[in-house]
This record gives sequence, structure tokens and C-alpha cells, in this order.
Amino acid sequence: MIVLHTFGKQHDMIDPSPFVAKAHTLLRFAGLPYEAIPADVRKAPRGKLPVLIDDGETIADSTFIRFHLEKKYGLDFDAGLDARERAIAWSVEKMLENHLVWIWTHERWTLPDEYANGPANYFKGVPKLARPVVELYMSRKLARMRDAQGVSRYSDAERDELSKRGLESIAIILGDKPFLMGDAPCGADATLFAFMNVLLCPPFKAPSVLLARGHGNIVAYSARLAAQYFPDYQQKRA
Ligand SMILES: N[C@@H](CCC(=O)N[C@@H](CS)C(=O)NCC(=O)O)C(=O)O
Repeated sequence: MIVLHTFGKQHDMIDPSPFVAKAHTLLRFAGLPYEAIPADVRKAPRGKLPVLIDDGETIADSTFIRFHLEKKYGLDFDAGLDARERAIAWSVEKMLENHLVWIWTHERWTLPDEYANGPANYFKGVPKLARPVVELYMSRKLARMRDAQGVSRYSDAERDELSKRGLESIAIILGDKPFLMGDAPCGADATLFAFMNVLLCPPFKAPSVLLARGHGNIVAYSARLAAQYFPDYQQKRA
């Protein structure tokens, strides 16, 4: 029995955490049945979600979830890719997870409309009296993380420039292929699809969202994979 600990669906995002959405996507690419359960992030082994529980074994971190699935179920998410293609796919994945994610997180937590449509909802399950304290604690924690990473030290124009360059690179690599590296999904497609699912969610309008919407192939890719792998989370997106 496979159980995925998540934050839980929000708007029509598979999960507000792109890393959780990535873990969902890996499981669906693998065709493995699983149950998704909203969990308390404070109890997670690394203090972060996703966490996978597989027959009593606990795996924290989306990339280690991927490695676990590959080892335990004899899979290779990059099957069919040569060494250079695997290297490109891995680089795109890590650009999204360790670089672009910070710009997009910064926008979502600092632009008032984005915050109201996104992070403000994360605290609705917290008892009313404790809610402002928890919200303030999390906002400050995220602000410290963005400061340590450096993203909050850039100007808006600098962040936009980096986001634009990253999205253009992805759009060029994707081209008119059905998946990032060809006709079949690879490991990095789980990341790309998940991050686009979270970024392109309709209520959001941050500069990076508009930049991503300007790439027709990325928008089409996101809609196509949602229909193919998440019919139960069916998106209604322009
Ligand atoms: N490297 C981790 C990143 C996971 C991650 O950053 N999760 C965030 C949500 S997007 C989280 O749980 N944050 C809670 C916290 O830092 O308190 C992975 O790939 O799973």
C-alpha cells in the first residue's frame, strides 16, 4: 500500500506545493495505485512534504521518492534517453526546483493578490485563535528562506529577467514534442508538469505566470498532461 502525504488539492492545483504535485505525477507515470492524504508538515521527517509511505517504509523528498520508485519497482523514468538527454532533463528539473521555484514562491508570498489567492488559504484549517500567529510565523520563515537563497535581494525587474530566461529555455527544449525530451514522459516531466500546474493556476497573475502563459507550447503541454494523467483533477483552464 502506497500513501502520499500531501498538503491537499487547492483551487485546481494538484497541490499548492509543486514538489508534492511532482510526487503525485511520478506515481501516475509509474501507474502505481496510491492514496493521497493531507498531512501535518511539522511531523514530516525533514519538516517538508511530500513524504511517501510504502509498505511501512518512509521516504521524504520528491527526488528520493523517484529513486525509491525506480529501485523498488524496477523502473527507469528516463528509459529511452541517452546520457546527454538524461543530463539535459536533470538540469531542467533542478533549474525548476532550485532556481525558478524561488522566484515564483517570492511572487506568490509577496504580491498581495497572489498571496490572497494562494498562501492565505493554507491557514484556513488552523484554529481561528492560533491562525494569525501561525500565518505570521510561516510568512517570516519563508521570508528568511528567500533572503538566505538571495531571491528577495533582486529587484522585480531582475527577477522577471531570470524567470523569462528560464521559461524561454524550457519552451525551446520542449519545442513541439509531446514531452520534454520526446514522445514519452521522462523523470523531469514530473517536475515540469507539476511546476506548471501550480504556476499556471487561473487565479494567479504574477509576472512569471504571464510569462509562462506567453509560451503556447508550455500551456498546451500542461493541459495535455493534466487531461492524460489527472482526469480526476480535471483542470478548467483558458
Ligand atoms: N527538496 C524537497 C522540497 C520540498 C519542499 O520544499 N516542500 C515545501 C513545500 S513546497 C515544504 O514542505 N515546506 C514546509 C516548510 O518548509 O515548513 C523535495 O523535493 O521534496
